Amino acid sequence: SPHRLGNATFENYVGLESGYTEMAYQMSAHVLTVGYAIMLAALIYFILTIRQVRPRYRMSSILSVVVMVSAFLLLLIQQLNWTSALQFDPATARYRLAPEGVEGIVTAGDLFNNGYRYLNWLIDVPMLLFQILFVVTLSRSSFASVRNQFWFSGVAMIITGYVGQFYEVTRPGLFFLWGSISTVFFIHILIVMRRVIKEGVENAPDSAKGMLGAIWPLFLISWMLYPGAYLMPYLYSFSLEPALSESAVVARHLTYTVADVTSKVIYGVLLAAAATRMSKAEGYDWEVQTA
Ligand code: RET
Repeated sequence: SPHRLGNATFENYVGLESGYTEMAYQMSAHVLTVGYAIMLAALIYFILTIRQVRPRYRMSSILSVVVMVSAFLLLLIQQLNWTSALQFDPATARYRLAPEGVEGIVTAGDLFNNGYRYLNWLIDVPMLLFQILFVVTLSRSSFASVRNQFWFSGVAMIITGYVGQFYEVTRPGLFFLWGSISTVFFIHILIVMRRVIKEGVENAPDSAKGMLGAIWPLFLISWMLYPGAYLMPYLYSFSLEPALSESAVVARHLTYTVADVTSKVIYGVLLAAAATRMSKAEGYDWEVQTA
């Protein structure tokens, strides 16, 4: 029966019904592992490069460090959740939620859920949005107003999406309703961010304009991957029934990891690179500031 797992996400329904092949299970585990390993590596990078920018820009690197620590922990937990929710079943050569058979549904432990991600975004999304405000110079917009808009819409986007993801299998109507409400806040964030980057490029020295300008397409594409991951069971079925397919599950893990690396790590590297060029244009040369 299709609703035995209640509000569980589609990864669990696949684990209960067809189970995962070795390839799909391991690719998911590996993609999740690469995700947290990159966060730890990037954490070291942001710490070691902080002196390349003037003190006034260092808050950007500090916020990258905060984001790396919280993302590292979350992605580690997410990976452990994946490997502990499923168990290998030699009878079928599949990783299953309930290897003893679906009758009583005796699962190995917690079901799998992406909810840790959403709650991690509650920290990371406001931090990533504030981060750029410490690098750009705003001329027309006010810092406090932009900060409040980012904070409000960031949090509202995540909470509404968090509620919606519980309904992805059982109540598609509610899933799409909450997803649409979340998208309204997302569009607001995009509008404000576009303005921030435009003003930032206008006020930046020539040597930093290209680097800052590149942040807009990176931001747009990487942030759009998250709603793509949310919709994955429906992008695969292309209908109002979620696709209970392991390919869609692997695609969701992969999308999340690519999104995490681009929206957090590459974004932070670009901001730090822009700040390095701005520092240089302002007469700060970190190579001669040793001692
Ligand atoms: C949700 C729900 C469906 C609709 C939309 C969403 C947008 C999520 C975004 C998340 C960004 C997260 C980041 C995390 C970095 O740590 C909530 C999936 C629009 C844009 C950047």
